[in-house]
Amino acid sequence: MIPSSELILNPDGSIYHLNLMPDHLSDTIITVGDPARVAQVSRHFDSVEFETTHREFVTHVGYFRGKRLAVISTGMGTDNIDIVMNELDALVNIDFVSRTVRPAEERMSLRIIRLGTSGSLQADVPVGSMLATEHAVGLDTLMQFYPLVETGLETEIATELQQTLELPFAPYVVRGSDLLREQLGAGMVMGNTLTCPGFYGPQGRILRLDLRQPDYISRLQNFRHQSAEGEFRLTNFEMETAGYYSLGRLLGHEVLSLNAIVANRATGEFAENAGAVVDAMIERTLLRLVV
Ligand code: R1P
Ligand code: URA
Repeated sequence: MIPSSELILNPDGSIYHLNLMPDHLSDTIITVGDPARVAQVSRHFDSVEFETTHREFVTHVGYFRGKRLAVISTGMGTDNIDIVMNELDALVNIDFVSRTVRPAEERMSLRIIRLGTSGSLQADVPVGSMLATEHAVGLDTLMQFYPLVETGLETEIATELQQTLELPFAPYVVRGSDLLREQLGAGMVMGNTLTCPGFYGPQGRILRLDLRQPDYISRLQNFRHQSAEGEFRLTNFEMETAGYYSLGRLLGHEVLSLNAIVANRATGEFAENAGAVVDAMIERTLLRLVV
């Protein structure tokens, strides 16, 4: 039995941060960072049957062309993704009455699709493009606390990147769901996303503070790993994807991160209409979910 200090339920029986009950969820969940983006997604729904808000976690549950979908905002950073992934998993795979984990044969695998904004690292991934993440690379510390198992290739990339960046710890590298990427990311740029524990220094942005490594961005842009699977390079920066991909692997959920490229760090551009790029990605994803 999981104690009430670990599996925390609100007085109405909903889970602590997300404020959701098990029957609120659908098997397919769209997640976004910005709470305002939830309505940008749900305005396309035929109907919204449930809404709740708690802190940065806004949820709308409804139907798009007859398909039940939940859209949830996460706020920024992998610390929030730790909360979102653990609580979504608890909603489907833990019995809240007996406070026990459901037997393996009753456990559910969710489909979780992140629709986020991102900055490109490479000149040939322009502002306005949509990128589907193949590998996520975490520069944050979330996986210092979980027993993530990486493949040989993932470990090689992590080790080389640690050397390239002269980091005191190894980044973690996780390949996401090939199935979801092929289904929902067709025609998009396929990329490898660097998940950073910050928007400024960790993404090499200089306003008033210098970086420890003045050539940090060019080290990332020029990083290459050759393997039988081809050449690996880093394509874009954001702040959540590696948390999703690693916790998705650990908990048994299918996860995909789709990124609207709103900044390009090689050319110095920012999208003139970032909202339109995000809208196009939302519409394309919703339509692909119902074919
Ligand atoms: C930074 O501006 C935020 O934008 C990106 C980053 O991952 C970070 O959360 O994603 P969202 O637009 O989904 O929030
Ligand atoms: N989100 C990020 O984290 N970085 C960018 O450059 C743009 C959006």
